[in-house]
Amino acid sequence: MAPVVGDRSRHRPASCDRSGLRREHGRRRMIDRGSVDGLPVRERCLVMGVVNVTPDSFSDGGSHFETARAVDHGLALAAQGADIVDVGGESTRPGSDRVAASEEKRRVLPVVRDLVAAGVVVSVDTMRAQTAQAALDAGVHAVNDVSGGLADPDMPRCIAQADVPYIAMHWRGPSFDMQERAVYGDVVADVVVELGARLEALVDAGVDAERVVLDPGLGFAKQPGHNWDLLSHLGELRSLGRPVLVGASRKSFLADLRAAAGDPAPAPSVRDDATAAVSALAAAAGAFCVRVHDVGSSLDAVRVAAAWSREPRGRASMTRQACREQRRQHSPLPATSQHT
Ligand code: PMM
Repeated sequence: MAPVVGDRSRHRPASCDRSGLRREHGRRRMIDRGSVDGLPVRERCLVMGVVNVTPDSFSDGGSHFETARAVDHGLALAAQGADIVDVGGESTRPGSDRVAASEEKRRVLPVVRDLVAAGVVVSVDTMRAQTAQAALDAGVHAVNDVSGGLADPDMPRCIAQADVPYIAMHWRGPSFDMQERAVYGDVVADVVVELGARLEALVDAGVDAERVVLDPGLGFAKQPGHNWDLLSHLGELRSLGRPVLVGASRKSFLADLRAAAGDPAPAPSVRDDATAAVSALAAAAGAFCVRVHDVGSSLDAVRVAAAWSREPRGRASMTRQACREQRRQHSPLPATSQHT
């Protein structure tokens, strides 16, 4: 089992610029991405691998719909280094209809049971309190709710009682017509306000704020430009004081980049390079976790981001005085001529 955070002391929002990177002495410096009691602790952004136990997911075309294949896929993601494996039984692709709670549970429960038994850290991706509760009874470690508690009024109480990590995503309504709600004044400000209101409502219902991860909900009631604005202003989401999860993986706004360049738009399964690029940039901007289909490429990406910004590092850790002294010692000029 991966180590988890035991310290429940309050997080302070990082003093970030709008992009999410901290500035010190005019230079961009390392990041406070936060931590969540009950989730793995790493010196980098976490990577959550996706298992969709659905026949119609946009990202994998239903290839993990059978229980055994879904379990194998979850184990493979864990073996590739996923810190968390997220198991969902309801497609949220734009235009999709809800599935019945009984069917959702039928899909996810055997899968989460087997993954938990194998020692994998598992979250359940559901908007329903009854599915979340059944998955928690089966041993899952966290609940990922794309509605942030809006779809089911029982969800906040369920999370408060279970006292588990909870990912609250920005959501404006069910998938079948959500794109009609992609209307914003300033998308970053509006999402911060709406997510802040969700956080407040969750805390009012008894949820421990230290257990909450916030997610801007890329692609959910968002046009491509909204997604890019949110990604390039992750620091503003961090201003709510909670860690941030980014779910860009294989989404169509990534494919739009190629189409805009005049190339054929890639199918979802060929969007992992672009996804990994987002993972690196999101990690460098302070994301706590990226939710992805291809774990290997995003794990490499967040490791690159961690190495890139790690401190202290050779010269970067030297004081200005020490730098001057070192230059003086290695200068070929005699000491007296240095200022002339
Ligand atoms: N996106 C999907 C499903 N669940 N959960 C979170 N927290 N954030 C997301 O962006 C998100 C999600 C979309 O479908 P997929 O499972 O095929 O990626």
